[in-house]
Amino acid sequence: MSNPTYPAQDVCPPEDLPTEDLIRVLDPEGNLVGESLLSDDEVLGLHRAMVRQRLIDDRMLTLQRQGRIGFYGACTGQEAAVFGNTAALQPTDWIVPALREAGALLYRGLSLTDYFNQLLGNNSDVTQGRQMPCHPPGHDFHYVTMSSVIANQIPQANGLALAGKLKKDGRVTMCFMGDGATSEGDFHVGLNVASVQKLPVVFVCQNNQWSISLPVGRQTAALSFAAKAKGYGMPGARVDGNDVLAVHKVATEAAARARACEGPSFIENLTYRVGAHTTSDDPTRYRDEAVTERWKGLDPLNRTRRYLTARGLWSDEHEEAQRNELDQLIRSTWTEVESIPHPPLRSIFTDVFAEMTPQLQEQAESLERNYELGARKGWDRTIGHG
Ligand SMILES: Cc1ncc(C[n+]2csc(CCOP(=O)(O)OP(=O)(O)O)c2C)c(N)n1
Ligand SMILES: [Mg+2]
Repeated sequence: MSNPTYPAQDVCPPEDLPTEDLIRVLDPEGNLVGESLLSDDEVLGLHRAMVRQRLIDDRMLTLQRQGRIGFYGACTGQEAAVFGNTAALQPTDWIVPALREAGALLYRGLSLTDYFNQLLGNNSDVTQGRQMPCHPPGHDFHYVTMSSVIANQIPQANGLALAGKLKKDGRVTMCFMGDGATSEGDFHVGLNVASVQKLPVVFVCQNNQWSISLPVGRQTAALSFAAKAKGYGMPGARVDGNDVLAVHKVATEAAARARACEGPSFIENLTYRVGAHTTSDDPTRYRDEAVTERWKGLDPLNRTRRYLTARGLWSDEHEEAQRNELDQLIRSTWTEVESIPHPPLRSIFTDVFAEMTPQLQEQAESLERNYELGARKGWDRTIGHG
């Protein structure tokens, strides 16, 4: 009995991974090899969303290195897997993001201003700086605030999907997770419950082949995450996660299945984390960046661009003009929000009860004393996160 497993080197250059069961609509050169469900205008819109996300991520990484934001986690190289899935949903379907899907919220209409306010935790941020940067809330957009706790998205998504099923509201819940989430108990319990109860949920695993420094070959011995779906009695699909047309198509079919009360589906988007885990990480300490370079050759933005160019819809001039326009927008929005002050320190205590308790009063005074002392001594008061 043969049972193929990940090769010994733990992560592979793209050409070493099997592609027989990999669903593609575009090949890596951007040629159409399958059926697309998207109009030209829709692909142009997705390309724009992906480019904007790339530019935001690049800019935020620079600002973090300059000490102007405390923390950032980028989705670089995974844009097709974020936007292709989001575009397959109705605006009132729920999204439960994992770590790299904040772009889904921007796609649904969160303004750049509000996104940046949250990154800065300033006075205009609805969470008043009490949530980690990169974790914007999005209730109005049917987007659940990102939780950094791995795999807890799965039971949360099941809860939303069960509520939708009981209310017969026709909504689908899309639940994102990383490859790392598949080793958690919540994954096994959650997929089982969703399938047994026929919940209207679409599970999307962003297999970027790394969980911080743990390569996928040490996460699982199985070559395919999608194959796991069979054991839970739901359809599984292994999709080229750098092909936005394929990501969109498979997610559209899974969402239709959920909406028709036929139960959950599991989708693996095969992609690669070409950057660091977050700004707190340095991947050169644990991985061979020559492999990363090979994956960069499969950049999802380039694939869409080649497809659009071959259809006569795009050119280098279009690309440059769009990048300049978006870059200007990002920079000017940032300039507007960067000078907004932070919430008063005391608000951490005054926001808890209608009236401050004596204990909170004491803690507030102690913090303020120490904060002023630290400021006089020039202590670094920025906070870093994993
Ligand atoms: C339950 C739990 N364990 C450990 C961590 C620490 N942690 C944060 S991100 C991460 C890796 C996540 O990898 P993956 O799920 O593949 O997502 P990716 O970062 O690759 O998008 C870990 C282990 C956590 N946040 N929650
Ligand atoms: Mg991962």
